[in-house]
Amino acid sequence: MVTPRAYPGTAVLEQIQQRVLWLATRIVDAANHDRDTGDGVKVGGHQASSASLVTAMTALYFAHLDAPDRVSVKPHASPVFHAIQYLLGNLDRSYLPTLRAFGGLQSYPSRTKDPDGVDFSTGSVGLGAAAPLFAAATRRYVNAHFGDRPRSRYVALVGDAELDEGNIWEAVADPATEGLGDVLWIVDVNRQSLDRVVPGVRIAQWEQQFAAAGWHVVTAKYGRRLRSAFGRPGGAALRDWIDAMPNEQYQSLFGLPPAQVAGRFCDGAPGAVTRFCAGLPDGELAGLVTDLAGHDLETLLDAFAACDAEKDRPSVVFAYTVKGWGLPIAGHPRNHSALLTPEQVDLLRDRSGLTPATEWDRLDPMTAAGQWAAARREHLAAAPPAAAPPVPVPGSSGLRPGKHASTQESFGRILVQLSRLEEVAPYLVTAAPDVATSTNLAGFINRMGVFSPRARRSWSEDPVLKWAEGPDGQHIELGISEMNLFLLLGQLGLAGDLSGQSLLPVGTVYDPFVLRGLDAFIYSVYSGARFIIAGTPSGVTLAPEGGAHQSTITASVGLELPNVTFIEPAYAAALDWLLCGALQSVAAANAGPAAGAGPAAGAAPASVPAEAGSYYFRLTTRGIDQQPFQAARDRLGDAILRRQVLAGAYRLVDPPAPAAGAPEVCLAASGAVLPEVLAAAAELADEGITATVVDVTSADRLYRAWQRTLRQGVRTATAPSAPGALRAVFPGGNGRRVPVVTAHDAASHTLSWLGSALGVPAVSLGVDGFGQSGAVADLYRANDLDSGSILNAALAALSLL
Ligand SMILES: Cc1ncc(C[n+]2csc(CCOP(=O)(O)OP(=O)(O)O)c2C)c(N)n1
Ligand SMILES: [Mg+2]
Repeated sequence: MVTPRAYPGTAVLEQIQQRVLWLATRIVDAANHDRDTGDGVKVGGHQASSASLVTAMTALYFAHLDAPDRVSVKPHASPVFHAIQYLLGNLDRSYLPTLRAFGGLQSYPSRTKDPDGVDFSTGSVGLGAAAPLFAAATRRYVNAHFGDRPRSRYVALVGDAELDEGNIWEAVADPATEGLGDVLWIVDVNRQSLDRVVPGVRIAQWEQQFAAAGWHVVTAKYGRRLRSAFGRPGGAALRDWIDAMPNEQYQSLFGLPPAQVAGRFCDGAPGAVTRFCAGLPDGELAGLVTDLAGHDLETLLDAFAACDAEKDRPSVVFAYTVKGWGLPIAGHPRNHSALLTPEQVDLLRDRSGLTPATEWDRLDPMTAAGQWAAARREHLAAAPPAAAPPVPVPGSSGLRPGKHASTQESFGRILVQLSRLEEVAPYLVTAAPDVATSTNLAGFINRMGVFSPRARRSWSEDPVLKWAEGPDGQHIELGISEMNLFLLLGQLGLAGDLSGQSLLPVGTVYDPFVLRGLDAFIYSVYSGARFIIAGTPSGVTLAPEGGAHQSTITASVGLELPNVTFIEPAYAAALDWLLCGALQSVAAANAGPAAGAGPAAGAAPASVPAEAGSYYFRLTTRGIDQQPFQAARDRLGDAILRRQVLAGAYRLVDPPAPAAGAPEVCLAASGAVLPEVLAAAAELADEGITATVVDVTSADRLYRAWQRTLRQGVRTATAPSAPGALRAVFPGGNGRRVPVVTAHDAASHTLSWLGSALGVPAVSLGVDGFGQSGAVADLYRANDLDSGSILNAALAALSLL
């Protein structure tokens, strides 16, 4: 381990940071001035936001971090990260002029798209700060269950205005993130956001909020020159004046010519301060009053070391910095997206001791700085993640559904079944934001317990729910924060990568509140995490609960989210196959590429569609008769039915094709409304209309199959054919055009594309307004999801033929 002083003197680090500043600035400059994009759209990039973190990041990477440490870099400092990786030899020179180019360096650090080992993606401010907290919580879980891993410190470099984001405080306040001594947040206190100067009172308030949440708070405000000035006569008054001065006034000093600084600084100051300033040599005041600790390497390294000593609570350093430090745009109120002019870049190059011929060079290996960079490269080289075979999840949990079941209750029972399998159980970990029992996780929790770093005595004598808390527990209970749920699932889903132990994470949330955590959901899957989320209960089927708890657009969100497969089964046995299939896919992916030893390693069983990403199950508490599924099973046999269920659709009712010209319709539906659809099919049959009922188990997989064939056609300029999943299941063909009615307890739009896919008229029924309280029958009637309306929709569809 590197001790804080194990670097070859501040002068060497200062040389390195000047080169980091140069490269970060030039990377943005090249993106904007060296490349012709041909479209006139501004490229952008953030030279000022980058500059304010140059010192802190130089200190981290060139003196503080060890190989197992993980760092989250605030979005707008990505050029600094890439400059450092380049100097460490982890990024090829050819990438340097490619910021924001297609296939080049990403605008904001990306785990999945950048080439140089980003630990945490960032971009949506606030999320990148919180992610390392949940990564540390994940490591604590992994250590408790699988043995201690080499210590990692989890560092987040956070913009000060990021602290406006509510998710930050949700993460800080959650009991699941308490006591994480390996966490260090470094707040880049440049007192500027995108639009304005941040009022000073906010910073004081934030510090108190961290302290109240049990964090260790360090304020790194003054550089060494200022601190020594405070010790001189009049110094105490100087300090009080700087502390009392509004940030707006302080910030306005940066852009002034040195001769005007004293006048502005002393405007309103007490006599002692004016006298102190008058005693300084000309021009010295400007450098002195802007000497902030966030640009003082030694002060920062001392602060980091003090945080390391805190083993039982997270730390935060408020590092006072200058936005645009070292650049002509320093401190300017509108510098957020300001770019240096080519002339200013030339001056900076000169000042950095470089020429156009050497400007992209690494540090000269013959210099102390170059040698130190090489030593740090070696020190930070990470061992490749350990190979592990995927967890052998079976294709079915062995669930035996009763005659009547809801998907939510079956989901809970499937997890209990899986928790009995000793080769699967250790890897399962569930999480919920205070809705574990109301989403049917109680059975799993009773068997596996609730995770807590220390055993806690239980005072409950409830026979239904045993809430045993201790380090063996496999359910992580969160406060009511869906943001935290998705951030935690994201980090549990990356545990193979970040903690050397892959897991099978399963979360539950009331379906409408998926939207409450949506940005974190997107963040986690975009970061490459793999997990399972069950949104339950869903839709207006949650009838008496009313509109605030009923979800309508979540199915569309699930279908459209990249790297997420949306699944909405109606029957328990189908859910069992689909959930086990999803877990198999997560297990295979989470085992990672390093597991490529055997043929099975890193690949899902052939029966599972090859999918990158996570799974979203939309479930319901409505119990329905399971017999129709059993009938389909008897008719098709397990092998075919399972394949179709996994592919996204199967025929629940399969009447013989009618005589030529006789009316025929297809009723396609997902989830809780299938009983109404079956009733409508029976009524249609009574009227002499043949109705095939298709249960759409995954609109997402069907849609993707359709799109794949279409896009294939587009890219190869050939006529696309109907994809197998549609051809095999939906009636039609042989000259028969069979119109389709879709029914879904979700926005009608979610399934409406089936008409286009099948090339037939479609009438789509669903919930296109906000919900309200009532009985299921009331709400289905109000939304045209009752059997009579479905029948009428079939007649309407036939009339459109
Ligand atoms: C969720 C979200 N909202 C808005 C933005 C747009 N945005 C990018 S940076 C920024 C201001 C950030 O200020 P700060 O965190 O202080 O960063 P710095 O001063 O270092 O640039 C804003 C509003 C964003 N990236 N993410
Ligand atoms: Mg800021």
